[in-house]
Amino acid sequence: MAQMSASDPSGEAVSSESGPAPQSTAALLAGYLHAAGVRHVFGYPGESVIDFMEAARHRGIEVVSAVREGTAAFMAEAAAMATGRPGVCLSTLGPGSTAVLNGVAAANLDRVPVLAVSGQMESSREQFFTHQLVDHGRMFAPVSKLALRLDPASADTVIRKALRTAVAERPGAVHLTVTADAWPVQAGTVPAGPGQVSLPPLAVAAGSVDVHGDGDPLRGLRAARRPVLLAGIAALRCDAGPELVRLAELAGIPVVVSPMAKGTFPEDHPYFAGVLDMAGYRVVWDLLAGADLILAAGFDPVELISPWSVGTPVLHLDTTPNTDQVYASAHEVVGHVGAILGWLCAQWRGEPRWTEAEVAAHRERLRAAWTAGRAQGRLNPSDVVLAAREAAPPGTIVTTDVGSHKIMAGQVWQAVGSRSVLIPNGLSAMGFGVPAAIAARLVCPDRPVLALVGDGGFAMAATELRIASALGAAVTVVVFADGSLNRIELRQQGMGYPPTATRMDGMDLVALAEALDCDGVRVDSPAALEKALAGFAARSRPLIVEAHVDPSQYQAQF
Ligand SMILES: Cc1ncc(C[n+]2csc(CCOP(=O)(O)OP(=O)(O)O)c2C)c(N)n1
Ligand SMILES: [Mg+2]
Repeated sequence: MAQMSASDPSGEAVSSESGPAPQSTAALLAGYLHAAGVRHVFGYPGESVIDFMEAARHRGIEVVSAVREGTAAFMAEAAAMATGRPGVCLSTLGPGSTAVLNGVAAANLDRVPVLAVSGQMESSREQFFTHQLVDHGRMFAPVSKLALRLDPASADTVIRKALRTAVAERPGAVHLTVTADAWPVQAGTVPAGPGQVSLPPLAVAAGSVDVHGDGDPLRGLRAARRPVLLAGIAALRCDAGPELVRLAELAGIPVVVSPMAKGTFPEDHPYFAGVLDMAGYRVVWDLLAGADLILAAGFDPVELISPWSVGTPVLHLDTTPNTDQVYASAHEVVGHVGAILGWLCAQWRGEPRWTEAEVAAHRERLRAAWTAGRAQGRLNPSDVVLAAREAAPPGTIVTTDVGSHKIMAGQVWQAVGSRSVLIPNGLSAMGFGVPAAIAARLVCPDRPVLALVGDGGFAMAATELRIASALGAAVTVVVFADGSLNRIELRQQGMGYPPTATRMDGMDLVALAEALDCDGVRVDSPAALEKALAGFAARSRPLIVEAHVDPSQYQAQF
C-alpha cells in the first residue's frame, strides 16, 4: 500500500523488465535524479505521472506514497535536510498540485533544495480545458525559486537548470510541470548521448571570498572587545562547523546559532551561547545587544521570529550579499562560509575576547530562563525534551513540529552533529514533524529517529505513521499532549481573550497507535517517560508516546 505499484492507465500491470525507453523524458529525469544521489521520490499518484513513477522505479528510485501530497513534500524537504542532497516530491495535476503547494513553500522558505514535479493535462487540452486544470506556472511562482515546464525538446537543459537552481545559494524549491503526454516522448538533443546525463555541480562553491565595502572589513573585528558569532543555515550548508569552532576558540567568541542551524556548532562546547528566538530568547537577545560586534555567519533573517531590535554593528559573512537589509552592515564578506571563517582565523591577532567562564555564566542565565515556570511534580515540556535527549543514542536525528513545544525543544535539545536536528523555521508550517521523521529514517536507515511534536501538528499528519509501519521505518514520536494549540492560546490569553478554537479534546493515541500498526504508550511523569523511551532506537515498529505535559512552563517563556 505504501509503495506505489506500477500500472498503466488501463490498470494493467507494467512488466518490470520492459521499462520506459531510455531516451524518454521520464527516463531522462529519473536518470538525472539518480545521478544526483536521489533514491526516494515522495509523492501521491495520479494518472498524469504514471510514466514517471515507472521510470523512477526502473532506475532504482523508490517511489514512496505519503497519505497526501502536502506531507509528501515535507518528506522530500526532510530528506534533503538530512542528507544535503536535493529532495524530490511528486503530485498529479489539479488537486494534487494545489495540495503540494504548502510543502513547496515550506522548502522554499526553509532554503532547502526540493524539486517538486507535478503532472499536467496532456498538451493538446492544456490551454483550454477546465476540469482539474490549474495554471502551475502562476500558482508556484510566488512560493518557489523557479517554476518551469518540462518539454521533451528541451528536457535535458531544463532538468539541469532545475537542479542547479534548487541547490544554488540560497537554495530552495523548483517546480516542474510535465504534461501527461510528454513523459514517453523522446527527450530532444541530449549532449551526453541517449540515456546519459551531464550533472552540474550540486555543492556550495568552495574557497572563494569576495569583500564588499570600503576599507578594511576586519578593522571592526580587531577593535571589538565583546564580539558574538551568530551562525545560521548557510554555515550549515557550507559545513562550516570546524571553522566556527576554530574561530570561537582562537578569538574567544561565543557562538549563538539559529534553530535550523542547530548542530553546526557543537552545543556541548564551552563557547556555545544558545539558540536564537527559542525558549529563554530574551537572554540570547541581551547577549547580542550587549555585544560590540555581531559576526553574522551564514545567518538568514528568514529565521527571525522576533524583530531585529539591537543596534550592535554587524559584519555580514554569507554566501549571498546582504540583500535583506534586516540589519545594516558596512562590510560584506561573501563566499563559502567555511572559507570566510578560515580567512578570519588566519588574520586573527590578539587575545581571546571572552573567557569560557563568562560564556558559562551566560548559559546559566539562559538555563534559568528556560526552566522558569516549571510545575513541581508534573511532566513539564522541558522534562520531555531532556528525557528524550537522554534516551537518544549518538547519531539520532530529531525532528520537531511547530508550536510551543518547538520553541522549547529548539533551546533544550543539545545538538552535537550537523544535520541531526530538522526544525522547520522558515515557513514554520505545522504537520512537518511526523512525515519528516519518516523520511529521515528512510534516507538514513542506520540512524535512530525521534519526532517531538505538538498534539495539533500530530493530528495533521498522524496517519502517515501507517506508512512508517508498512515500510518498516521504526520512528519514535513523542506527542506533547496539552489539549491545546498552545502557542496561539497563549497569544489569546495575552490579549485577554478566551481560548476560541484553540482547545482540543484529547485523542486516545494508544488506540490510534494500534490502528496504525504502531506501538503506543501514555505517560504523565518524567519517570514513566524515561521508561517508555528506554531503548527506543532498537524497536522494530514505530512508537507513539502520548506525553501529558503541564503547559504552565510555556507561559513563563513567551
Ligand atoms: C499549517 C499551519 N497552520 C497554523 C499555524 C499557526 N500555528 C502556529 S503554532 C500553532 C499551534 C500548534 O499547536 P500544537 O501542535 O498542539 O503545538 P503546541 O503549541 O501546543 O506545542 C498554530 C495553530 C501554522 N504554523 N501552520
Ligand atoms: Mg498542543
